[in-house]
Amino acid sequence: MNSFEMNFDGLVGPTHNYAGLSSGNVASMKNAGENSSPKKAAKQGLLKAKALSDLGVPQGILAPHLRPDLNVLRSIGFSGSEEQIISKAFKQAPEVLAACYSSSAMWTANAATVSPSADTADGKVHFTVANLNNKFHRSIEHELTYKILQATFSDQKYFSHHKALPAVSHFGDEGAANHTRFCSNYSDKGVEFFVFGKYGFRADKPFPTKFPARQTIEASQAVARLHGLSEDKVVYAQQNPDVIDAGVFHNDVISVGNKDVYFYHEQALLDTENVLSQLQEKMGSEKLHCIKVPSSEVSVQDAVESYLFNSQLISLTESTMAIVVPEECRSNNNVWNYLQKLIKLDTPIKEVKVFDVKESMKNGGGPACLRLRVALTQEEMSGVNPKTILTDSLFNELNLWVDKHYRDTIHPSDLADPRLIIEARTALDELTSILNLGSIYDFQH
Ligand code: SUG
Repeated sequence: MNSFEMNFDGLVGPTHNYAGLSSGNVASMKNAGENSSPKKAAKQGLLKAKALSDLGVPQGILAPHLRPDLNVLRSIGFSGSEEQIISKAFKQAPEVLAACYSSSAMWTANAATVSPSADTADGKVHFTVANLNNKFHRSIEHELTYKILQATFSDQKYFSHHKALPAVSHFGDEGAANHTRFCSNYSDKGVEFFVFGKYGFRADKPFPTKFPARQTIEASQAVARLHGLSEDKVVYAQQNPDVIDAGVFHNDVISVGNKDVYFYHEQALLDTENVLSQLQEKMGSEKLHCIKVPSSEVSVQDAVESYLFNSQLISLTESTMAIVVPEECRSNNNVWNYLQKLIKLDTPIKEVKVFDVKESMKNGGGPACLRLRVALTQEEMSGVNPKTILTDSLFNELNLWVDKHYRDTIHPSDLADPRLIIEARTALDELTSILNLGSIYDFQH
């Protein structure tokens, strides 16, 4: 069976703003209160997706959420007309209103964990939508994300969708940002690698003390069970609590994998040697190329500032890959020097491709955060909603749609403006026709 990897990028929503909502995420805290540009953000994301699709990585698009989330505001006691709800929330609880306005669903690496059909007991592609319960503004994403995933991966013959895990910190789940799959070919049964930040039920185990660990081992194990993965093809590893405390809030900020390559910072994990030998053992006769980036060349701080590891490793040919990095890697000397050296080493990574995704980076979301990877067979691809697949014509249509509906700038004070939700609703209503999603938004019922 011929399988390949697709990337589904989150389309940045019309209310993208900087509200400093994610403690432990250095960029989000640092840029709180700045002006954002939803229009630029959406276009930067689309350009990256289009460039990857032109490089031969098929690309899909996942729709944004409507914000602010009025249902959440109503559930916490704001009442009256839409305008009154927004105005009261802005006066009485501006931080809560900002959280309800976040476009954070754009980081689709946190939308779900995905297991391809080659790995699962029933031979379907499994999705477990992430509960994201560590941050309030992200915990309100999973219900609509579930509907969007169902409307995108719509054929039940091929796809199985699981609801979010219990919404408590014991089962904190951040989706594919803490999950990688190794294989030599996408059609092979892969080794699924789950990285967690803490044990939800074991206070005697190590955990970070300054910033939160968002993912628990119990959540990762639950996902593996739901997806019907074989134990001999799963490895769990704990993230080094010290790097979480240094701003590595997801594992994809400190390591990334593709096919038979694992590119990681030497301080990323606890008990690294043991983890790597488990991975190699479960890979069987296929060799895993482990590329360790030493702290002496790239510090954890360099990694957090540049997002070197929030890169996408994409297969260019059977045996070569490119590393897709954000512009910030070019402005960090240590990182840029390292990358120049990397492509000359004896590893499959042979090219560096640089993208400007600054609007997302300022909230702590690099190229890899913006995409959800889904390995599919040709047959399964026929079950994906065809309107969500990025073609030249969809790219042009979405750019025109952004030009028509998105603001150039949003300042935190603009969140009081009742016209913003009207603009967002109009845009998303039109988008559901463009992407043929059906009535996924509440306002469409
Ligand atoms: O969850 N930032 C996101 C960034 C997610 C990045 N995703 C991955 N690493 N896969 C987060 O911390 C900031 C929003 C704000 O501050 O306005 C935010 O939610």
